[in-house]
Amino acid sequence: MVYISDILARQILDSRGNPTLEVDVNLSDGSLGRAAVPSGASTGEYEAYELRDNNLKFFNGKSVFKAIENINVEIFNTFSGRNPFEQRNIDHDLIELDGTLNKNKLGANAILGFSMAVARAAAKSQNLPLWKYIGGMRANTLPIPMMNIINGGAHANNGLDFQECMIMPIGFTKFSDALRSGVEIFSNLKKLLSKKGFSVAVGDEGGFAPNINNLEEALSYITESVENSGYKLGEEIFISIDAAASEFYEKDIYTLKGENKKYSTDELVTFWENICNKFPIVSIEDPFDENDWKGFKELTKRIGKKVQIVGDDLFVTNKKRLLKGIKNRSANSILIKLNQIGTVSETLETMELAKNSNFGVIVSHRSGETEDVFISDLSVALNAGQIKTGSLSRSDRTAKYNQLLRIEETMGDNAYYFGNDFFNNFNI
Ligand code: 2PG
Ligand code: MG
Repeated sequence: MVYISDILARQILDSRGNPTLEVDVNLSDGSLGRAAVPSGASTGEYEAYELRDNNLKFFNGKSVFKAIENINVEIFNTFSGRNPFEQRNIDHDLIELDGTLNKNKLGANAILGFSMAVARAAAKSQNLPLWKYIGGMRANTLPIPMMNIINGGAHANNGLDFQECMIMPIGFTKFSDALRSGVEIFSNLKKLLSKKGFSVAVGDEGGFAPNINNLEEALSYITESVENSGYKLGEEIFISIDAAASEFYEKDIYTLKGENKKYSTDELVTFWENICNKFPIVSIEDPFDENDWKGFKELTKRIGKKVQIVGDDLFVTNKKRLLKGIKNRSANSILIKLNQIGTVSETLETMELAKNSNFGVIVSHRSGETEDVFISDLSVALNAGQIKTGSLSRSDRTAKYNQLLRIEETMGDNAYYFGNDFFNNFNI
């Protein structure tokens, strides 16, 4: 029997230059699985716990040596000798070993790094690509990318209140063609912004962060660059937004500094309705605060038949929170981030629940990423249909797209692009 023969964690750097951890899992047959853990900036209050050393002498308190020690000692002692093909059991036992609700004893970063590396090692041992190991022969769908080309909120230091303005190339039949359109639009947006005298330096997720303070202005530049690239907005290219509204919510009020407005939940519902009438927006993530279930519910009721209302901080990839959303009809889609919940198995369960409930499923990166492309494989494995992995620059972002190009090539004629089906599936 093949078993886990060695486990080794080390500290590496993420795309912001912050420490994170990488785990090697070695199997008795010589297979190596390696995985690295990402990290968010606009983190939800209900996310699993990211263990950092908080020792200001090193790495501004951000080192993860304690989490690494938890892997190299406690996790090693418990899991060496185990069968790597029992992902579900291993993840279950990791949760038990930690013993807390939020994984704050071992750290969700420690637990996830090991969980992902086990999956990779097992795939290697079976000589399968990760997407095929996880998804089997049913995995055939290449996701629509949500490409974050204008940044604001906590990811930029401009005046834009909303975190991400994204394009979605839906009207294509192949992932690689869809990706090409994004690249062309991104480069035309660069030209347009420089012509207008804006900076074209890129932010954490590789998108531009021009010094503007108004959502309509941002969307009008996107509209113009789509047209300049020869594509049709509302037919081939659509718009998607991540408001990350928990970041500007306090005491029942949404304060939009850039827009110079203060909104109640009801007024913000109207704001979203209006902007969806002006632009072909098909997806809004976190349009309300993570505790404002009422806002999510009302907006879903009003526009949820034609627009994805996506819970990120709302659901934090947590099955219990998702169940509440399904029951209450708050939102109709979920953002999936492995490190919000902390194991591969829990992530898969949440994705399955969402799919079975007719929710839209978007696999997502974090703003602090590494070269690890696990999420590309994950999106294909479960036929999620959508992936959010930043803009068309910076290797930590393009690495994910490049992996999807490889997967598309490997699949050949069996590859199916979700753009063909996005609107058919929209019966939520
Ligand atoms: C988000 C993510 C990724 P962060 O809010 O969706 O774009 O940002 O990783 O900073 O939470
Ligand atoms: Mg988000």
